Amino acid sequence: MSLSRGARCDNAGAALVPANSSEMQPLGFTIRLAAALGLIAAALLPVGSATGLTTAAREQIAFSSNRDGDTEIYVMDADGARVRRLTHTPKFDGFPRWSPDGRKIAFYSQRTPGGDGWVMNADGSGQRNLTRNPAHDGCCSWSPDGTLIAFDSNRDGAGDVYTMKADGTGVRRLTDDPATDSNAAWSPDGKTIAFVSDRGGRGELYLMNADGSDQRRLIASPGNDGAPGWSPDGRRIAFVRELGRNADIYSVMADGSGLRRLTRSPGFDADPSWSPDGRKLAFTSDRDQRAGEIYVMNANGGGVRRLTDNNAGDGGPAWSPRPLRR
Ligand SMILES: [Ca+2]
Ligand SMILES: [Ca+2]
Ligand SMILES: [Ca+2]
Ligand SMILES: [Ca+2]
Repeated sequence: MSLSRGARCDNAGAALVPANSSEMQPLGFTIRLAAALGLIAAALLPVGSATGLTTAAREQIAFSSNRDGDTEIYVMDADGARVRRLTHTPKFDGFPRWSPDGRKIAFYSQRTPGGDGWVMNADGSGQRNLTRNPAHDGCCSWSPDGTLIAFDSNRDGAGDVYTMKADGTGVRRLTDDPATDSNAAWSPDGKTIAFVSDRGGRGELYLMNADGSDQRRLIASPGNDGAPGWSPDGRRIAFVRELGRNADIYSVMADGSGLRRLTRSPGFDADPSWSPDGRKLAFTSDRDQRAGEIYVMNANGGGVRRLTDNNAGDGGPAWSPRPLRR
């Protein structure tokens, strides 16, 4: 659970990344629930009733879980019902990210050497490798118009933030710094990209214009910060702050003011993802002495409710941008 120097917090699914994954070493990981590796068989899941209501559009939460042995991407209703599995590979699949129209999910997979960013339809069909590079390529954040995807890669040495077209072509490098730059998160107005860099000696949140210009630190950290996520109105950024053996979710205004601590459990609380109305956050925690469960809380930290309930590691929730039929 300790931080290696230059490590960073990672986005959704970090709780489930194998601790010894050499393929992840170049960029280093921090937010990790060690107990997520328990790999105890899955318990019963809420499956949802077959009452004919399944055609109603509902908000969805994509997440990753090792409940079936290997880590795969799943989707469930935002209340935890109707869990369905989307990937079926013997390698790690995680960090799901909905396209702005909700029709596709970009994700990270280690099914190829070094790991790549992939995309699939929201029903799991049409899985396609976007980055196709032997280096580590971490995935992803969509531009709000859905035409571009930001990702991080160590293809040029140090970890840097890049963008590509949504079909994987047209790669552009946005950061060029010997430090590790990762965890890109596109602002809702498309103008700004938040990211994590250890260029100041520890993992901290930075902002830059979407073309890579004007890179500046958003907020100083006493520990290591990571996993930034913009509220849908673009006013706040939720993130994870790791201090010693504890990690909690915070939010801060996009100008760096108004820091709020949202979780206070002694365990790891990570992977914040805003609901489309900005009133709630889904997150991962080991607070109940489990390998990792997915929870929802109000945007002020109150009203915590657990969505998953099993002995497997569940993490990395990503709330759909709108209600979806499936
Ligand atoms: Ca897998
Ligand atoms: Ca790769
Ligand atoms: Ca905590
Ligand atoms: Ca679990």
